Amino acid sequence: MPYLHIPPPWSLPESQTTPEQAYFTRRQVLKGLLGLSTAIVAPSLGGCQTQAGGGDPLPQSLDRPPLADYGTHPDFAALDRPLTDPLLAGQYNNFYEFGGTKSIWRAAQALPTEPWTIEVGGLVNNPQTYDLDDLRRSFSLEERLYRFRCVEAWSMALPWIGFPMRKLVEAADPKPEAQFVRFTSFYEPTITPGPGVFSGFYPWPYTEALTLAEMTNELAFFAVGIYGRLLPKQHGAPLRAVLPWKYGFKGAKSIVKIEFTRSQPATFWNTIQPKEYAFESNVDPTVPHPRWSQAEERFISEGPNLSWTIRPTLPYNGYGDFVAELYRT
Ligand SMILES: Nc1nc2c(c(=O)[nH]1)N[C@H]1C(S)=C(S)[C@@H](COP(=O)(O)O)O[C@H]1N2
Ligand SMILES: [Mo]
Repeated sequence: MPYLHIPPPWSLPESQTTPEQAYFTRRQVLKGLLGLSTAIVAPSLGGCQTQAGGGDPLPQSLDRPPLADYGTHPDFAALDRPLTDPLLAGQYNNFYEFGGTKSIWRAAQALPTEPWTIEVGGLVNNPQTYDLDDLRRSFSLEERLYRFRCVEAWSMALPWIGFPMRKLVEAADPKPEAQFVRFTSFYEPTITPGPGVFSGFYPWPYTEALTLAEMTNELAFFAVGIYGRLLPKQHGAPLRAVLPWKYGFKGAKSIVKIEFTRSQPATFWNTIQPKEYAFESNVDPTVPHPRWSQAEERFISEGPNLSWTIRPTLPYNGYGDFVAELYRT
């Protein structure tokens, strides 16, 4: 497969990697410096602050080491819409461990990503604990442009870099009884002071789950990068799930544990409010959220200011050819 280059040096020292990726043109960085981030985040920053050492903190938070030696998967090299500006994608996030607002990008910088280990276990023949180097050695990287749809009805188009979940399933070799997989996100109350830490209302840590059939579908992806670089913390560094036919909350960020199970695991949002956050949660224009319609989406693409265009929601977010078969009864 020509789009896969081996080995995948996705954490090479900067001196050895490719030049600036096309996504981070000087123009975009300047756009950030010249007002995008101050215009949008100024209220929560209490003014136009810069960090010691200079530079605007938002572009700095996105300035992760560039990845090299990956190709773009030919089936996912183009979309029916433009990519979202990285400075918008990197400042309009959901990451409840760091708070309930959309501008948690700054708080998320407290996430400690090194060292990091990911435990793969449960009903598998090859339980394994990967650190980031092990992951790099085990899985070749590829880029995929995917539509992204939040259950809140906003959407983006994002260029992820990572590897198909199926590869990790093959390495883990699930036992015949394994029917589901559960992902657990990093959680450490002193570092992730999200809502309800002390009330006990939220069932932390954040967990999400899939059927094994969903996980081995071609689309199911683990991302380690975005826009040509390692994942910024606000996007769920260093490893997050990307499931483009499902609502965004199914894609757990900052994964520390992957467990294969016999029965359907309890998950974070489904435990809090099962009527609003169904286990399956495939993007579907005909099934409204109890509090809003899902018939249309607010597509966020161009900056510098946060704005959107209204588009019809596509069944399975446009990925029916890949996944509809999974749900035929
Ligand atoms: N651990 C964790 N993962 C998470 C979330 C979260 O709050 N915590 N939010 C989810 C939701 S609702 C969405 S829409 C996406 C947002 O991903 P992004 O911020 O990279 O766009 O992450 C998902 N994964
Ligand atoms: Mo979401």
